[in-house]
Amino acid sequence: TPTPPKGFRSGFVGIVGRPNVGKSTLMNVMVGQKIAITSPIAQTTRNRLRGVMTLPDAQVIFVDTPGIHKPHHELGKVLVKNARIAINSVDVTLFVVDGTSGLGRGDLFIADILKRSEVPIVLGINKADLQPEPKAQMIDISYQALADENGWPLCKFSAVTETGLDSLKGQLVERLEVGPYYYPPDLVTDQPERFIMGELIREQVLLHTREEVPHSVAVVIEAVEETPKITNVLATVYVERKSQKGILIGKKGSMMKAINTAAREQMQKLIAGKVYLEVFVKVQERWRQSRSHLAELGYRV
Ligand code: GDP
Ligand code: K
Ligand code: MG
Repeated sequence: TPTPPKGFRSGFVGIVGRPNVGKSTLMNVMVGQKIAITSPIAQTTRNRLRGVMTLPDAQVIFVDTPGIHKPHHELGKVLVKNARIAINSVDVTLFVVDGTSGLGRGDLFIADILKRSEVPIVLGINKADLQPEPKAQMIDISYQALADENGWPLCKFSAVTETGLDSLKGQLVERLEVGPYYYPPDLVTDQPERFIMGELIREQVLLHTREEVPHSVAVVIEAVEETPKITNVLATVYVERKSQKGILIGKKGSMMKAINTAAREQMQKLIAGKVYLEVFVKVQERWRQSRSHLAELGYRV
């Protein structure tokens, strides 16, 4: 990595908040590439994922986290534990809230955890583009009160329309110390391409299925073979029950075909080349309850 210019700042920014406030969407837009999957479903993000944003005068490493909520099973506990670790192992915490509604109990639960941390905090209101008039002002006031009470700076932005992001960047960089390039300037994530490929399949499962199927899915990329013309990807999707396997495959394979086509398109964008994707569906009972199986599937337990 190059020697940074004089006064260059760098460090780690943890993104925390309730599920669905737009943490992953924000990280993607900050680093300029889709490295984290997003969906309207809570618990879309399961791993701590780093996204690197390199500016002329700073390098910010974002740590995306699963939304903080009350855990119901072993996977849930692992997710919340990882979010807590993220809060305490960063230089700045960006606490993201949803601007379409005012401060709620879920936010206060997280605010209580953050108050006890030593790390500087920036409060960010996302989804500015969706704020309902004339309620917007009341909503902002509820967050302003939380910010004032704790001495946190407040920013408002939209990860989708990309408004207000420069000011957010400024607020974050200002709180970082002078430091080195932690990653090469052209790198956007520490995750291997394989991991993102698996996530892109899981994203399509989330978007195509409903109710109990989404949370019961884990994806493993078994093989990636690059040839001059095409990249062949072999994947296994694990579900917990036979019935879920049936749903995922669909009538005459129609559901799997739709998931495959959409995931393949996303992968082609990721690697900027042609992809052939083959996906198998397997039943692995109660994988979310088993710590050893969670570890096998790549979760940090
Ligand atoms: P996370 O659970 O906090 O990581 O949230 P996601 O990034 O997965 O986003 C949840 C949903 O909110 C997705 O459907 C996003 O497209 C949507 N979303 C995120 N940010 C914005 C935003 O600024 N404006 C709008 N309109 N939608 C957003
Ligand atoms: K989500
Ligand atoms: Mg997320």
